[in-house]
Amino acid sequence: ATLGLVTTSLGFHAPSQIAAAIKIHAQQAGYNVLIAMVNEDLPDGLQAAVNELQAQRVDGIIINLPLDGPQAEALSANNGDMACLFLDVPPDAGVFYVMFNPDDGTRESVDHLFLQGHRQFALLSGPMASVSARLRLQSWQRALQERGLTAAVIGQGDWTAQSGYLRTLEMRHQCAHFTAILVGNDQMSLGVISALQQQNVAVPAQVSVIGYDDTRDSAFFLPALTTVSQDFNQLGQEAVTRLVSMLGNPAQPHSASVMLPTHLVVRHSTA
Ligand code: IPT
Repeated sequence: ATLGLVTTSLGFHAPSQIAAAIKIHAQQAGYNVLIAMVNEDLPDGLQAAVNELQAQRVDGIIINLPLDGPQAEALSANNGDMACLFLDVPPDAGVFYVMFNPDDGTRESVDHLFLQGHRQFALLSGPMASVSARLRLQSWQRALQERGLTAAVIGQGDWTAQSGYLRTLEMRHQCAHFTAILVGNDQMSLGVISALQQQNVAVPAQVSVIGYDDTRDSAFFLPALTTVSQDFNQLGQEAVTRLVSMLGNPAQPHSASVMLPTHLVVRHSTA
């Protein structure tokens, strides 16, 4: 039996770790996995990828692509004969999903820095085309607001280390006095730390940095990165288990959706 995975670029660390976890857990459940990587610049790229997998007779499809509620709902409706499970949609989407809770880790990050005495925050989000980037940004902003604060400066990257580097230089130019920066993922955090160090800004003595993902390399950044851990292995396992049980029981789909917790891992990039 075969499952399909439609994924965003495997050039990014998180989606590649998620794909690896799906592959391993599917294998254990007796399923092969066919992977289609979507070119997000093509308007019909997603449906084309689904068609490609269907032509190869997959039994169900996992979709790790940032989709808004209506986009995900349309995809499910247009492919009604195929079980679809989404990994990157808003929590109120009317589809079957397994996703990380966008609120708990972001909130813990703000609390951690606030308790360390930080009041001047920079926010560096992922691309606004990504639902999870928007949810993380909103969640940081809500947590700051509840403490009577607003961000001193906000930037937007594209998940890459290079964008983290460049946006940090720009944000420091716009507002040199922030003492902490919340970053939408670890790859951008790598660029953030590199830009700060190049400007002789000590991390964490002058600026604290918190990432998001806790990908495998993050404990070895210099300094070791404080970050929000998303358990990609657990995501892969839950996705496979729930999709497989849905294949055997197509009558009760959406009730099986779940949000997985995230949590802050404190290392040495915050003080
Ligand atoms: C999300 C990662 O947190 C981010 O770093 C980036 O890789 C993005 O994926 C790519 O789409 S994780 C996703 C399951 C929300």
